[in-house]
Amino acid sequence: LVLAAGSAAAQAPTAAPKPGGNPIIKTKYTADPAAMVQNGTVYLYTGHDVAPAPQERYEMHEWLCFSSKDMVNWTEHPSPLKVSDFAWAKDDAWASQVIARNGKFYWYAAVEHGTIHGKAIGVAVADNPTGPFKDARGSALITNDMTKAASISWDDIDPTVIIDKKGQAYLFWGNTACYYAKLKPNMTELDGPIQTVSGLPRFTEAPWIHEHNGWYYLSFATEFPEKIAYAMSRSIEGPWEYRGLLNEIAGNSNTNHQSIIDFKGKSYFIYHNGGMDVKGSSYRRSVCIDYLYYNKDGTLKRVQMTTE
Ligand code: FUB
Repeated sequence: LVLAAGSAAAQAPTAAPKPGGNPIIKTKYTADPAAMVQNGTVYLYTGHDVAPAPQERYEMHEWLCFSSKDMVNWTEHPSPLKVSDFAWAKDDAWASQVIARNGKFYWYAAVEHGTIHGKAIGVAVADNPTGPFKDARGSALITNDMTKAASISWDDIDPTVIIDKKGQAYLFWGNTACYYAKLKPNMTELDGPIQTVSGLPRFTEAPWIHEHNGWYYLSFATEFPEKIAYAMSRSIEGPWEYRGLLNEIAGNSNTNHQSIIDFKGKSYFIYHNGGMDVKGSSYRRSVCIDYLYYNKDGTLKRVQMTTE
């Protein structure tokens, strides 16, 4: 791995980029990866664990952004979004995802709400993948009083977003229950009711939705400590068929959180573990990347997690 902090990455793209050594970011703790491919560049958005060792609770105030043209050399950009950019939010820059639409970039992010008890999901918008991003609504998109199905206050976390071939956008999210709802074309308002996804056994959190060769994949963290499992469907609205595990518990972290992309002819499984240096843990996590392989029938092979 070469991390070119603060400078432009000037690496020639290769036909089949290999992941760099894991963890891919060694200068700070990163968690909850969400990657977006845009014009030959991968933008990797992560949470930023800053809990000092031996603190055993999350401390996360901002999100980070890295970019690469080859999955090996990563350029760090200034933090494009912080909890403080959402005036209604209190703290906890938890998992997020960015998606492009009509020349703008929409960032869905989970935080602790300042006045409504529990976690909430906000959306920020920018003209550029590296920001700066601004709150697109001035209020949360999803709050705990909208999803009363779960008896916990942290079920409105871990947003993942997709736009289908007809231009319909969907937001999925959840902890304990997995929810989804349509988004209006403006990407900042729900378009219809919040629904609950069924067919995801032992769903814990961290849904990630992606499409590959006509199949939709809904991967998610299962059990605790977490492994990543997945389900497949021909339709974003289901029914989803559970297809098993993708990986095992990723070293020294109770949580896992994955992002799956295709880039320059290869597929990648991006996740976090607690494996960096002696202080790495569930609260000081690090993003890693390994190849992902599809079987001919569209199912996924188990990921071989690498440590370097
Ligand atoms: O980073 C805080 C939380 O830990 C995320 O929202 C979950 O997915 C887990 O990774």
